[in-house]
Amino acid sequence: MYRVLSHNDLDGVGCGILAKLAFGEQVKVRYNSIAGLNHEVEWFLENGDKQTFLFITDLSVNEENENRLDDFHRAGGKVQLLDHHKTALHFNDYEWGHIVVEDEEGKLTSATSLFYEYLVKNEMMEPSNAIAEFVELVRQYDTWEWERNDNQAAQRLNALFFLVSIDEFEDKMVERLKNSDHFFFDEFEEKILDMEEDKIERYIRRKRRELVQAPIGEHVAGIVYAESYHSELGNELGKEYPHLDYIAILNIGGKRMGFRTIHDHVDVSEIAGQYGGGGHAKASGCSLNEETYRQFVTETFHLEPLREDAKRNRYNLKDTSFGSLYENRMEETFFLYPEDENRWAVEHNGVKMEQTFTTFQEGENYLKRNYSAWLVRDEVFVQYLMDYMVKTKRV
Ligand SMILES: [Mn+2]
Repeated sequence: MYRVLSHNDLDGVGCGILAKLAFGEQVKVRYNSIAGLNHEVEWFLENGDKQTFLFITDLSVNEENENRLDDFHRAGGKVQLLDHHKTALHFNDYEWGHIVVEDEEGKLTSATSLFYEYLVKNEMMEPSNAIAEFVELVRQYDTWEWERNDNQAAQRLNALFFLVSIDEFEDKMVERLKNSDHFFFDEFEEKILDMEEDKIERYIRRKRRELVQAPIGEHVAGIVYAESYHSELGNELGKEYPHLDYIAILNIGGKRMGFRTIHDHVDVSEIAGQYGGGGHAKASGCSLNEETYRQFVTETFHLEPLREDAKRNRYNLKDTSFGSLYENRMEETFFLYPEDENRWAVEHNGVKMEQTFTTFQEGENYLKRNYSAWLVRDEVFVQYLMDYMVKTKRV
């Protein structure tokens, strides 16, 4: 017999699907939250059949279970832990641990891709095109590579995963991968996925108007409350507001929070780690406890949402030689303009600031991070220019 304890996200369930394809009736699969895994492992070690081969995929155990599993392995028990999270790298010290974050070609791995490789290499499974295609979609989704490759199928696979129950998803995929030459979505799935896409778009538009920004430690974070679509939301908000180091997404009901970043200079697994959580450089999470609640909820509750930049302007545009006008809630104005070829300057309420910037983006980031400024509408811009002319007696 085999037992698989895996994560309850797409990548974790991808491992369960592979296990069912490989072992059929011979495997029992359980999906866990990060917090639930240790409990399951304890149960298995205390009550489980000692002949069962235990796989732990896409998750890692705590120190106590790490030692117990090692004892189990030394006593002849069969256990294999496969993970791709940086925070689990120390499990490579064990014979039964296999942690790879990036393969030899520099490609980011996922638990599903590692498990597939493992099963094929150990001749527990026959490779096939359909399975390999499915595994690659899961990998691209989990590592967020789909976004750079614009791989819509990967994103839609994850959306489908959330639209149906885990059991239904498992059954459908096992059947499909067993019987098809290639991976595909059926007509009904395509239809509900289209509807889902529209719904996510509306959800994100609404959430964009609720985002607040706050300095947290050495970073400036965007903070938003949301129960669903964390990845899509974190990604869209991150791109919309590149001056924010990361987006913190709070799920109060679930007492959880997620961190997402689009930047390479921030590692959100480190940030989650400070609060007892973990994850990847670009996506991580932790529990909401007293400390995180105070910092992200209590201390930011009074803040007004970020104002969006004017989008339909013809004159007040970004990164132009004419300069761009910003304002904030204190009614301060900021005029960002190129002083010469590689220097951008700012007039703050009509007075030139000492600080200069090497690029437009650097200047805008500064204004948004320190003054919560937004690009004003054309009408405000035109009025500003007219006042300027009067003041300098040019008219
Ligand atoms: Mn994963």
